[in-house]
Amino acid sequence: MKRALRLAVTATLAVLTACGGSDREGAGDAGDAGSDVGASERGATTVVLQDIAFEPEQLGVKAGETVTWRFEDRGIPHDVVADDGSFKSDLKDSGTFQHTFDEAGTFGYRCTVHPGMNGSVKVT
Ligand SMILES: [Cu+2]
Repeated sequence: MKRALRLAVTATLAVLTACGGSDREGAGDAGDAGSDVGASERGATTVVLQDIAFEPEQLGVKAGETVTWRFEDRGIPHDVVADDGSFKSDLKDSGTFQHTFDEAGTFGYRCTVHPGMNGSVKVT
């Protein structure tokens, strides 16, 4: 009888240990989800230049935020030129360009190489 009881206790401990392990995995998943949210928040201020277009064409940011344009059209150089001349990138097909928007308003910009390749940043 004593031996059977000891086996039961051992089995119970094994189950508890397994539960503890799965709890830790759960916490790890939650941490990963948190960093995913952070990545998408950072991505919200990025415009990708690809397929001769700005993606997204219209971007909303808060005053003081920096927008990053990522040049992903390899072999097809673009530039980012503000309609009001407040910012202007070099012509390039890789790398990034950044501009910080300090004042509220809607700022249109374009690629001078490709007619119809336009975008805008709405700063609130
Ligand atoms: Cu272009």
